[in-house]
Amino acid sequence: MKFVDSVKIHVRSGKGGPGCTAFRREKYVPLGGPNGGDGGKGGDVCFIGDPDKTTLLDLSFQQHQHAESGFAGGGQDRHGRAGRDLHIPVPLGTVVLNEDSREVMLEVVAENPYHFLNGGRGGRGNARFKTATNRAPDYHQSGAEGLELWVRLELKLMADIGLVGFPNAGKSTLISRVSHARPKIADYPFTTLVPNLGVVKHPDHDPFVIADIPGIIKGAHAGRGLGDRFLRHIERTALLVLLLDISGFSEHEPWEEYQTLLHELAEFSPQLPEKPRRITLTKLDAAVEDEDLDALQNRLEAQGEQVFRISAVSGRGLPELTRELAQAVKAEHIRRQQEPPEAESSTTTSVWEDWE
Ligand SMILES: Nc1nc2c(ncn2[C@@H]2O[C@H](COP(=O)(O)OP(=O)(O)OP(=O)(O)O)[C@@H](O)[C@H]2O)c(=O)[nH]1
Ligand SMILES: [Mg+2]
Repeated sequence: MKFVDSVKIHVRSGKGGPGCTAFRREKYVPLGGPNGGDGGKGGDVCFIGDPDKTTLLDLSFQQHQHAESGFAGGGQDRHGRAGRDLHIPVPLGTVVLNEDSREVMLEVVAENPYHFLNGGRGGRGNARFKTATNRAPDYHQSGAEGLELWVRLELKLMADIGLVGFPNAGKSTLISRVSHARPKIADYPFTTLVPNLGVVKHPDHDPFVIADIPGIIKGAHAGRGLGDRFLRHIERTALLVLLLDISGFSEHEPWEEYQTLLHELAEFSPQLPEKPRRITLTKLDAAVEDEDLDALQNRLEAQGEQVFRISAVSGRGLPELTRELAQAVKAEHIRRQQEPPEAESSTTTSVWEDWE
């Protein structure tokens, strides 16, 4: 399925139905009085987190998302039916931004409806305007207009761990070894063009989700390679894993890759280098001299890094790595729960207050 992680759509809540002007007409009852009913309220617009969705593709074909208008009131005090609410299913992790101001209006992170726009209020029928001094009002209100605006939906995948590395570092190979994800693997750069998610399950620990994203190269923040836009998908993760190819066949020295990756992460967002991370030296089966490896590991550890050595091909080091990642994800979740609730996932459910 095509992966679409950004779409622009027009949303509009329903207009309120107009009220009605009518009078009671019955045999032998002169001057029966007003009995025009109220119009129905327009439908609201809600977003709903849908765990089965992984792309915004379908919304790119349905750019206009409009809720139903309320129905008109009728005679004999009949009120109009309210317009049906519009529910827009989106993948978990969808962020709704105002297209003009780029302000974040809503983040859909759970499987429930998020109220977004109120429908217009229905107009009052003439029965409502009857007073002691005006017993036969011959007017009614029209319904209030719905609210409308252009919004941009951006998907930030929900994963616990983000894999970051140069093209060909072996990110897809790693995720295919530890989860059921089956991304394409090949010995040329930019094999992975869109993110893949894999769930890592093990009887000894809670399952967690790893995101494999396209490779990052020097200058990605300025658009080189596939650019850095996929980094947004690892912004929510608890932990990053930086993969360094130590096979000696890579174009760059692992130390150089390490520094470039950190630089590109910081260029994208100052928060990314602050996230907890682990360094994974990979392709151990094809590794250079042991002394070189030890020297590299010492240098990384001197920077405060925690270093692991693996071979995704032979499987060496994978059980240790997954155990470590499971524990680190758990620790990070606990830490986040203890933090005072703030911006991370603002579950603002209503954007506009009732306007009356
Ligand atoms: N010897 C050896 N080769 C590996 C290992 N892991 C991956 N490779 C090889 O490295 C090449 C690239 O692997 P991928 O998993 O596609 O790399 P990637 O990081 O996903 O690359 P992009 O998607 O292009 O960013 C493939 O030919 C893999 O077979 C490993 O542990 N040992
Ligand atoms: Mg790949």
